[in-house]
Amino acid sequence: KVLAGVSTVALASLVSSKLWAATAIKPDDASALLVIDVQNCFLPGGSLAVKEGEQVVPVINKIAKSFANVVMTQDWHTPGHVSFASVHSGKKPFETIDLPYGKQVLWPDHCVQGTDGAALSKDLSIPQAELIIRKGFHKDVDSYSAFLEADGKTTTGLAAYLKSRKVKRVFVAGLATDFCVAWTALDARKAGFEVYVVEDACRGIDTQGSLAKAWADMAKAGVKRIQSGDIAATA
Ligand code: VGL
Ligand code: ZN
Repeated sequence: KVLAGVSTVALASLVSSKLWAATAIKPDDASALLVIDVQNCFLPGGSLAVKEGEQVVPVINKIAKSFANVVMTQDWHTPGHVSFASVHSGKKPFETIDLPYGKQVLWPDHCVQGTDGAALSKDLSIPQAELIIRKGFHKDVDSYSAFLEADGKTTTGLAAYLKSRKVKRVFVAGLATDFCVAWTALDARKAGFEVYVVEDACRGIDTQGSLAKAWADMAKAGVKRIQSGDIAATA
């Protein structure tokens, strides 16, 4: 009985180690990590601070070591941007309005071009990052997605860039899960990429059910939800 117990444990650990080995994902040259909006405004003390936002930084630094290709994004708004509640009289942050391109959540002023709040976190350590995409710089259109502005048609050029570099798979991490990360992941699917969102390398804003909706939309679109530990430690 004891022997049987021991061998069951041994077998279980053998099976789980094999399973782990089989499911660990190894980023290759056709993979890119997209680091979304890890900027001071979204970190503690920032004007649109995401709860626990700072906790994504060490996780992102760690997984980035497994990627030859890393692209970062920067939310990069004009002063008086249409997404700011402050430019709509009588409106407060987190309320919504209807704009020509659809429903827009209104935010505190954030990530204004050239300000310290718009700077990438100084704690990011990803020297190989090859491209920084700035987005949301058209005053009358927001851009959560790294691929497409909120009008649904103006591109940032990122899909063409990745395709010309022969990237087929993107891994998305950063802030915020339910806005810029999710919209980026959904547009990456639409552009034909295989898409992974690294859940513990992201944090959400979660306003009016946005976090649950984002995960549901991503699941429906075929976005794979993974954890940083699922990524093999070397490139
Ligand atoms: C974001 C709200 C407004 C984001 C950017 O990075 O998720 N959210 N602008
Ligand atoms: Zn923004």
